[in-house]
Amino acid sequence: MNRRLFALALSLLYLIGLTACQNDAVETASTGADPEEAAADSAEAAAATTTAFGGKRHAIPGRIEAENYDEGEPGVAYHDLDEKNHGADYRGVTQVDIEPRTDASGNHGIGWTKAGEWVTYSVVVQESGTYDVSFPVGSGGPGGTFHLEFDGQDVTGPIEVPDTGSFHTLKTIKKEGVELEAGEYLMKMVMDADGETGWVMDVDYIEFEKKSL
Ligand SMILES: [Ca+2]
Ligand SMILES: [Ca+2]
Repeated sequence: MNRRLFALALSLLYLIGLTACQNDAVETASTGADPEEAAADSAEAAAATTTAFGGKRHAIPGRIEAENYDEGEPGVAYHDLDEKNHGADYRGVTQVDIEPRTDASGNHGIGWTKAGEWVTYSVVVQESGTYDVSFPVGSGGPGGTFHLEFDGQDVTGPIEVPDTGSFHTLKTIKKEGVELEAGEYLMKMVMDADGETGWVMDVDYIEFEKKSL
């Protein structure tokens, strides 16, 4: 009898111990989920920022190569309507359609641009003032419209892309009288409307020249 009671007590102790272990296991599992959640949160936070191309802000006045847009996730550093990079393998994995072209500065530009697409550039305006902004563009027929934003503010209004005769022929168009305050900004080149070609433009670079008053 005593022996049976002892065995029963042992079984009970074993069961209690087992349940405790299982609770521990459940607790460990739920504790283990927290760092994962935290990692996902911090990845989300990291993805929400862009980094200057090559770690260096583009200086204004100066020339900004279109293909040297910020590094970062799609939807943050740029927005492209299709995942494929239709052009060169200049930036590794990117959805932006970078194209090699011998007539372009830096031997590359951005092509296959569609309304709704945009690219960002970390810039520093070194001197407040009035600027003329030049864009060598190509369009085989009447092109579309685009604009530039600084920290979300439209600074140029819509710029129309003319027919340059061919997508292989760059002509420089100029937006005059753009007012900029000194400081660091996230500049965004935004494609507003497709032209008759079905595209906005091909673009080589964006150059800011300070007007002497
Ligand atoms: Ca693309
Ligand atoms: Ca270029």
